[in-house]
Amino acid sequence: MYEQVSHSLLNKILDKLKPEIRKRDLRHFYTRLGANFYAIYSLSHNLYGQRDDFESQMVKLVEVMAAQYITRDSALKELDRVREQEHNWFLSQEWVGMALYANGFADNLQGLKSRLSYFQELGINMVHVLPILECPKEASDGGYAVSNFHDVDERIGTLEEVQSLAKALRKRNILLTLDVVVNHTSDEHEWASRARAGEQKYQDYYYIFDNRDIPNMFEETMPEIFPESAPGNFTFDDAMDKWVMTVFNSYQWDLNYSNPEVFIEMLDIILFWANQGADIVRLDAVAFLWKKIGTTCQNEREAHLILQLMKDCCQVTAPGVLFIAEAIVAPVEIAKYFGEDAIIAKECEIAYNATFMALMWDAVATKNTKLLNQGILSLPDKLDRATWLNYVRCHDDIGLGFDDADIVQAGYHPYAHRRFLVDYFTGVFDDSPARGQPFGRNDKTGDARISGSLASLVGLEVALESGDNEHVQQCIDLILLLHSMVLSFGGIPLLYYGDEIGTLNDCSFVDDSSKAHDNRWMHRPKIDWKKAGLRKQRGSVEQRIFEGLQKMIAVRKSTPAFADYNNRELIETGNPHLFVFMRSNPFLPSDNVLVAGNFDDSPQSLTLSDLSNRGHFEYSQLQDLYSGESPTQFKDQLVIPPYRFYWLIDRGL
Ligand code: OTU
Repeated sequence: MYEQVSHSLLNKILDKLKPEIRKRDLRHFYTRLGANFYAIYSLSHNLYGQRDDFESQMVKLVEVMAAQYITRDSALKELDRVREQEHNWFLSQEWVGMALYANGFADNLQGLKSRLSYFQELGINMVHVLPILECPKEASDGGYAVSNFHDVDERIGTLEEVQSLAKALRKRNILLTLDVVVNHTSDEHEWASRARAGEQKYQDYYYIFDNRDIPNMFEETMPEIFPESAPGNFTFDDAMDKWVMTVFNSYQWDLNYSNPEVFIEMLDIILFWANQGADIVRLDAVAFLWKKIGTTCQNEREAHLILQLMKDCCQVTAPGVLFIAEAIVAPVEIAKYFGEDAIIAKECEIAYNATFMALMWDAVATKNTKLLNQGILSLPDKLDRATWLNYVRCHDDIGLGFDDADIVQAGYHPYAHRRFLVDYFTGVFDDSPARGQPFGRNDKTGDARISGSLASLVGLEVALESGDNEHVQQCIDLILLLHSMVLSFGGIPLLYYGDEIGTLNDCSFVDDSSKAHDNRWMHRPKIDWKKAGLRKQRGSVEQRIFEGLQKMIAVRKSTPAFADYNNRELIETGNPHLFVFMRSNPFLPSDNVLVAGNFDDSPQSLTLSDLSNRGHFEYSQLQDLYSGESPTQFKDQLVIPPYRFYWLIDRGL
């Protein structure tokens, strides 16, 4: 849109750009800059317009965007242009991701690059490499305490190896996702060191206070993320003799985005990693980007403005790069990270569907889908040109972040039900076969989250120990059921490394002083490639899980109804053990898939003619896409075996 004030500022800025920028042919850059400039101006002015140096900050902002555009590789610029044309490219059902630690999946980036065929064997074409940037040897929070945003941790590899990996992945049409930890830095980052040395410029990069007056006001409403290992949200720094805001670990200093210099530094870093070949950038802890006394300092409106500004700027320099919002927050808040009051996504194209993840774990513990159905009903529709990242497990804990109102609607008491879930998954409850551990237990609130590998949480560890083959098969079925929901729900499915071969908890972290206080390491495995080799051995646990997944992924990729165009209809079945929804092909109305999952340990029936909101499904010749066979039926009653699922089409159509 053309708007006078912003456009006249743009003209001034273009005249003030460094000569080495002005002399270049930046046709695409200027076109995009012109298109986005009113939004960039409005957002920047909303955030920083009251400052005397607003105009000079805007010049610096455009220079960062231009400089990164100039250094952006021509192959990446070509990819940008293709993706501008096919702007819904990432909504396709062809994408299936895997998150992994490079030095967990392999030994390092080189090792990871040597195993790319493993991804193709399984059908993975998006790899999220968990943080690889320089971080302290001990206090690193699994790489999320970054001490140098422009270089790779020497234990993982080198910048050249990232570039080489990105090229190798691109050649195989595998997307690369990298983390940018936008909310905080390590206290060993140069900015923190210079702040400690008394440089005001860098003290202004953080939230630093002479005394506890303001921190105490913040603490009244801020929750604690790591109450056991890092209670409170502030840390006293002896060197400065001041308090620093540290929402996460005490060695992670929160960045102050009310300072435009912080924004410009971080935009430069995001574009730097886009230029290393990241197709997708995972923005960590985005909910926390704006702090306000009297609030939880999460999901503030300004946090969304910052993300919109990051997106609008990134679109000018690298329009083919997507953002993932990592915001593990209440369901109603999560959808806002696609873009508050937007029509199409204008913040992050992708958001973690933490609600769906937690609701599935509820169904595992209760063997019913009352809360799962209720929670999905309350999940807001996503925007166009946006999609969920659907997952069962990741490198973090499981937070029970579903809505209290939904818990009550499902017939439970919120506090008691969450208590039950933590007791169930930590094996405390009755005969629960789960072997998780409580994480972040907060004695003040009674809150706790859950650590543990997928296989150990569903009970496979206990089943294998007892040698109960029937229970082993049931756990394998349950593992595949969970993956089947993620692979068909609508959005990009994100598997977690090791889950494809039923990897169990690894409690060796307790022997490592840098990890012993953080039991999330029990589900951050070092892959045993001998065990992975068992995926080729008929009848092994690894083979049954791996091949089941392999088949599901292949079927998903050939099922256009599984693309993500808000083409999902939840179906009330009246059976509290079933999770059923209809997926419809947005380009071929008669092409529907009925997805049905049974979370109970006994067979369940579904009377097809009873489907309350009737989906658009005739039930003449049903075929399960996954098995290729007709499902078990008695007249129009569908029978779903325990912990099994169907992806049903009507062959008769
Ligand atoms: C994110 O964590 C990362 O995924 C974690 O691995 C990091 O420890 C953390 O940020 C700090 O960088 O909600 O949005 O419950 O699961 O803090 C931030 C602990 C997050 C993490 C949670 C999560």
